[in-house]
Amino acid sequence: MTTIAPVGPDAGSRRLIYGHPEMLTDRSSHYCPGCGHGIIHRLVAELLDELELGPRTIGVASVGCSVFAYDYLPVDFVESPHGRAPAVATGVRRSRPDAFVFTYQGDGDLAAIGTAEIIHAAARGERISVIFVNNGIYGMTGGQMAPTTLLGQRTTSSPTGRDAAVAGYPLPITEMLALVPGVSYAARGSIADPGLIGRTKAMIRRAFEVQLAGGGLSIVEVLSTCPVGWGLTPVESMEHLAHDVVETYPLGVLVDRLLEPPRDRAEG
Ligand SMILES: Cc1ncc(C[n+]2csc(CCOP(=O)(O)OP(=O)(O)O)c2C)c(N)n1
Repeated sequence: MTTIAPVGPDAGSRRLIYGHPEMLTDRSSHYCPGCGHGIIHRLVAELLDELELGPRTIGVASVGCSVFAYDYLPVDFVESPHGRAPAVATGVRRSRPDAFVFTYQGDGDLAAIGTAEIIHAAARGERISVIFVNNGIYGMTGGQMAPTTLLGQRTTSSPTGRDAAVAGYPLPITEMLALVPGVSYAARGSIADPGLIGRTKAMIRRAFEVQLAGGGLSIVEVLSTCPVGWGLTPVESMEHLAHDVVETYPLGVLVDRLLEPPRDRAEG
């Protein structure tokens, strides 16, 4: 991490509170005000620094607003739109066993057009880490309903609010994936406040460490904001995330199989 050391007579007693991660490019953001992708990019960049993974990392970008993740994270990247990131990451993993491989996907990408790819990568226990950004909407294409959209939520394709009788229920895809034995780690965090951002960083760290320890697929769902798609201000969006979205998507670690004792010993 590039740090700016405190200067002046009392420098020794002052604590560094800001450092720019080496693994985050120094450029202005294309994301809308109040969008969570920038915060989540930064968490990934800090962890690539802290775990010294940069030179061996290959990221796989998806479709959606975060398609440009490769502009912010200066590691090797493959662009794999329309939900195919877990399939492409499988090929990268198998051809480069020593690489550190992660995908960065939105909820429209992972839980709609890419449902098959993530489920079968999980079934195979692919040794990849998945950052799954759930903002409950298709951000890039104009705010249409996603599988993760909350009941009653208004979107451009559910203008009177999502109705379960017509459009089904929000998909708890991380809970579903946590049932699959090939998934070594599954957790859900949020960026609603600084404490939760710190907790989410710890989850992503664990997901990365699970891959480094030889585990199967690791996934962190990060609840995030889309003020433009939600029709809210950035502040209102954070409040909605903190108080409403978590009612449907509770936070926490769903499974950490590397910590669990093998089943036969646990039962014996
Ligand atoms: C007609 C059509 N269908 C599907 C797509 C693919 N597509 C591009 S962006 C997008 C939405 C992505 O939403 P999400 O993954 O939630 O990411 P966000 O933009 O919200 O970060 C989709 C489905 C497309 N571009 N056009």
